Amino acid sequence: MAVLPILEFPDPRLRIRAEPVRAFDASLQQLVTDMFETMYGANGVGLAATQVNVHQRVLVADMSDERNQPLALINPQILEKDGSQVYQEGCLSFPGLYADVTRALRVRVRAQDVHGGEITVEADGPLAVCIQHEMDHLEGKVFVDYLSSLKRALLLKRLDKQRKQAATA
Ligand code: GNR
Ligand code: NI
Repeated sequence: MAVLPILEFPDPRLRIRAEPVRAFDASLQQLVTDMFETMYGANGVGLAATQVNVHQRVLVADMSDERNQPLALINPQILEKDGSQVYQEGCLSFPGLYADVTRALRVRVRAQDVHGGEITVEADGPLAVCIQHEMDHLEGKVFVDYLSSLKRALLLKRLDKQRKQAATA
């Protein structure tokens, strides 16, 4: 078990596109265990392998208040999506930064579990947001990519300022 370091923007490794998982072996199980530990340790609701510098198509999530509904998706693919919702998103790779993003309201996702078994997940609301956010990470995409360039510049400037203040505090 290990808490892994989380890459932070603007680390270029956040832009790497993840490769499909082929081996459902002990090292995959270890990765998933470590990702849950890292996500829970950081009080996150989701985590993509990309964020811990592993460029394989693996994501974990837990939207429950009790932190007892772990969901691990390997090689996830969106089969269907519909509707739209605006949700204020954050990201462990952008500590302290939040912005409204518009995404599908509902998604139907086909994925594999840690043992390679096929699973289908239907999600709406916040879980659907989280799954889409994590699947973006696997493509090298991050939530600020959805903002207008003006809004993105403003928020990233604020992030920079927070970091400088934290460094001199
Ligand atoms: O912990 C997280 N919270 C969150 C809040 C709103 C929308 C998406 C998220 S995901 C984020 C964890 C993270 O960065 N996952 O990639
Ligand atoms: Ni994120």
